[in-house]
Amino acid sequence: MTKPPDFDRHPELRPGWDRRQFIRSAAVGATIVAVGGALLRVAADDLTRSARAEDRPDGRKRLPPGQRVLEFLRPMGGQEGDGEAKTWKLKVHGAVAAPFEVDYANFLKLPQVTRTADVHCVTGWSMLGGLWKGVQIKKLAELAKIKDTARYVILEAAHGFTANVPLLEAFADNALVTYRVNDKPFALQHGAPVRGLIPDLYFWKSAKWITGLKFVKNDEPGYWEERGYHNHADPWKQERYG
Ligand SMILES: Nc1nc2c(c(=O)[nH]1)N[C@H]1C(S)=C(S)[C@@H](COP(=O)(O)O)O[C@H]1N2
Ligand SMILES: [Mo]
Repeated sequence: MTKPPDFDRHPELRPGWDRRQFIRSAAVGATIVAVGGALLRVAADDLTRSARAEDRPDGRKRLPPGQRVLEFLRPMGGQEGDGEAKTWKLKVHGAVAAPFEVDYANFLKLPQVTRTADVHCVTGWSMLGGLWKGVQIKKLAELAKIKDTARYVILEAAHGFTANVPLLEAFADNALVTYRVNDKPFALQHGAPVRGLIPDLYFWKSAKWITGLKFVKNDEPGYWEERGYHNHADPWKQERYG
């Protein structure tokens, strides 16, 4: 390994050196990807390999086919909301007997849970083992007195973005309306102040900048579903495109 320069005398050499070390470490096991001009370190391949060897309690593989592990959520874009908790509201409506709207302060007074969840992006990365905090979608449905006729929930978000989810996946124990991951609030690009989380479907169903949950009897394909992505989006069946 090359000897580092004398950084006390030449501090301006530090960034270039760090960058070279970073690229070198990538060459010996980790992978790097360029995203919007920045270099992101992709978890060492052995993280992906060990995840491939694991099974979930429900018998499925920990890592769905065609995925590799990233250590952080990669920002995937989308039309941002204003990110403000002060003005944020969630509307729970549709096929329910007691529709309601709740602001951020009152949302925090609803029963909170913290759940582990893996997320899987259709572009091929997964982030495993995040600790997500929020309110379960099944709890919000119960509070709104969901009707027997409801079969799907439409996650509604800023600027008209929607995602349709069957109640089977939406009522999973770790399907949430969430405002913290690993004890941190979401950055604006990740959906601040509050986003949806549907862990067992591809991550595009997890609407960022969420504004509402609409329970419906008949399915309503959402933003990405209308643009060629699969209507259901099960990562273990590789339901990527429609
Ligand atoms: N409101 C909204 N939510 C969205 C999207 C979007 O465009 N708008 N994109 C989805 C897609 S395609 C993905 S992969 C995830 C990415 O979340 P991240 O940027 O936090 O990684 O958000 C999903 N939620
Ligand atoms: Mo995506």
